[in-house]
Amino acid sequence: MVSRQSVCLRRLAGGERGGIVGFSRFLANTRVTVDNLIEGWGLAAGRACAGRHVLAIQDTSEINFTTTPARRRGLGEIGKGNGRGVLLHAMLGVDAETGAVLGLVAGRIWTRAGRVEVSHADRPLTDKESERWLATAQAAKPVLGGAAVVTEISDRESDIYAKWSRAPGPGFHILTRAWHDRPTSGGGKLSTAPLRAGGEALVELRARPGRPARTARLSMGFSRVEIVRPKNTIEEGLAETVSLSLVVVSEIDPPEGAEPILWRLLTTHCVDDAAMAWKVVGWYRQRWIIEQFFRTLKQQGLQLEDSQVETAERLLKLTAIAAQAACVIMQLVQARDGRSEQDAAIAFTPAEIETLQALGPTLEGKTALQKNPHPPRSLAWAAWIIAKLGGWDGYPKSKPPGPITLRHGLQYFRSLAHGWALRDV
Ligand SMILES: [Mn+2]
Repeated sequence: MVSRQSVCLRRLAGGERGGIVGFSRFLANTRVTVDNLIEGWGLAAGRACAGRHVLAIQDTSEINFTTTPARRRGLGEIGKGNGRGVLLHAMLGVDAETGAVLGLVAGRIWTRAGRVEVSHADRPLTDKESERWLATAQAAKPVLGGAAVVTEISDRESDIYAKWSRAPGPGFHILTRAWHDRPTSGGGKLSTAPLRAGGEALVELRARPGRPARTARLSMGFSRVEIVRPKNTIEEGLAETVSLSLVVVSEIDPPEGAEPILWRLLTTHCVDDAAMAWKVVGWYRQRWIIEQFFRTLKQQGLQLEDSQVETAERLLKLTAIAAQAACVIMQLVQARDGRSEQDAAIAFTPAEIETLQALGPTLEGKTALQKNPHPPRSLAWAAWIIAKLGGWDGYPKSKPPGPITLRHGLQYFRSLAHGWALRDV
């Protein structure tokens, strides 16, 4: 999928009928399960994460497949019941220092069987979809056993008391944006907790639907809080209180009509000074990487939502494979900036690397500015070559190549690599 930039079975199989049948059989094989495909994600990620401080960022995305009443493909409802598709919950490992994508760590892929009739508060966590936040954090622990430190990062939906009580462990931290204005020991609430002033900073906010990019002036405060177990919980064995650091970021003078930034971040990290509090804010902002990952999967790279695969079970497996492919495309996009120091071997076969090596000099210009600046056989070196093949002019001052340029480059490279391999025949 990475090299063909497609999840369409016909294109994946190179248009040869044998290949299409082969890949269909793979998806149909009952010994190939979604669970073991997801387990496979962690194998590479575990190695890449060893010895580092890993941000383990988790989030859920809905993948909408076109259906008609006559052709539901066995898919359940998504969104507010106005579409059909699968849900992908993924945890991405990211290097806390460099922001480099290290791999997919854990997750879950499912389609809904029907509507749930029992009200939310009367069901234990194990019966709720929200259980995925805690279960994925727990699944990450053995995978990331070799990491120096892990910080799990998730958005407001994941502010679940059971997770605060059960997920943290030695070297395994939690950083989640608060949804609830939780009561704290001593009778206060998160919103009224006295804060130590942490200063101000100008921060670039990325564009998102309904919000253009802007520079925001943010003021920050932090403190230590003890959140209290909810009175109405039916979960057993939860700690009465959990001691956490609170970092509050609010916007000064937001532009007219814009919703001012207000983030209440809770973390198990010890926050003793403003420098550490800003670090926590920086880690939380890396959450956008998983949103970028979902965009790559759905639109920019693989166009998963266009897949014609017919049954839900096979679409779940296809999603698991496509997620891994989207992760590699992101690694290439990052490598083009020389941001990661990863080896080309994580994305290319030895024969492909040989082809890259042969192609490289033909794409370089005469001046130093037009030479590949990256160490040979690094992923950054490979991404530079692929981007040039995709039409990028290669000047350091030019706009860096995006996922679509890299996708074109990969398509072209793939056919060249095929020809290069044939020369030996
Ligand atoms: Mn989310």
